[in-house]
Amino acid sequence: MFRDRVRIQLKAGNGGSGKISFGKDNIPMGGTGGTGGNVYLEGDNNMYDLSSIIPDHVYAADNAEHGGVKDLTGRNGKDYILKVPIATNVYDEKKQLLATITQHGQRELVLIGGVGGLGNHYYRAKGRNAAREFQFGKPGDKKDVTLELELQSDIIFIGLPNAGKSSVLNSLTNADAKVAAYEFSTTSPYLGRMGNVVLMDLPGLIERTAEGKGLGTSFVKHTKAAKAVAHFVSLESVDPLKDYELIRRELEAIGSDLAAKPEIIILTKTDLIRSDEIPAKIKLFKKFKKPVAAVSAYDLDALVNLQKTLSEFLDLL
Ligand SMILES: Nc1nc2c(ncn2[C@@H]2O[C@H](COP(=O)(O)OP(=O)(O)OP(=O)(O)O)[C@@H](O)[C@H]2O)c(=O)[nH]1
Ligand SMILES: [Mg+2]
Repeated sequence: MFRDRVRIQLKAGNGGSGKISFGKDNIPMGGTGGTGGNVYLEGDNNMYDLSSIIPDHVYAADNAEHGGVKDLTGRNGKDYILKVPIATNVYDEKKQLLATITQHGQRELVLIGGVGGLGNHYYRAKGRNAAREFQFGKPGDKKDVTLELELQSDIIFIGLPNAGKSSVLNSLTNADAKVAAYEFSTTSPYLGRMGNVVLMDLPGLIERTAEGKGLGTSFVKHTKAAKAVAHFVSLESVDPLKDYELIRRELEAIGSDLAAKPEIIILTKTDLIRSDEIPAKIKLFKKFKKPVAAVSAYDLDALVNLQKTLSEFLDLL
């Protein structure tokens, strides 16, 4: 299940306590406790959403060991590094932004482990009365945080249900999006990578999506970062032009900057019409003064061409 928001608890490790121990001639020799592990968040571009993060789970760094005999410092607790997808925002309970992860490998410290307590060796100069003095380790910080993801992509796929968006995504990328002969088989945004270009498949739009019909507009926040829109129109339709215009009107009505993004029109399912009819269909769309491509999910050459067309289209922006 796709997840773009999750609440979890983070816990840094406790510091180890100082030790009371005595060496030769009763000299205080107890060591200092180690430092508890820190908690970091780290960007990972192999993750596309937050579904692998368990809601309400406590993600904790290790506690440190206590001080040892012979003035040995306790071992530090191991840090905990929670991997999150790129463009994750981390908020505390008061909705304050703690960190934003925007890069692969970017590591942000969010909680600090507790410091270790001093052992009695530290107090040895204070004389006999201090021989049994020591400190407890400090507890590690704890925080309830909310992770929120803003999906990043270069091109977003839009169009009526069944236009063939997911089929093309799967053919062009490593994605394995659900394809089905019924409407709204895609229920949440789905990403795939084509070289260094990230494509985002979206649930189908219909008339009055802007008013909450169909699957509604909750996906819109994920489209902000995209550079362009690929608008899919099925040539199986009796009136592809009408389908196109319906979706354009809907984009305007949704009221984000979606309608203003540069657009490429992709006519799909060319295998379902006669090949000598394709040029005329493409021509119909020329009046919009936008790039137009035609493809079938079953035509390898056309898919390779589309891959090139999409990359070139992006390069021109
Ligand atoms: N003949 C033919 N069928 C196709 C082609 N592309 C997709 N289909 C079929 O059309 C149906 C819908 O395809 P999807 O890729 O799921 O369409 P979608 O636009 O992602 O649909 P939603 O997720 O519901 O918005 C499926 O039955 C596909 O097998 C194509 O190029 N040619
Ligand atoms: Mg789909």
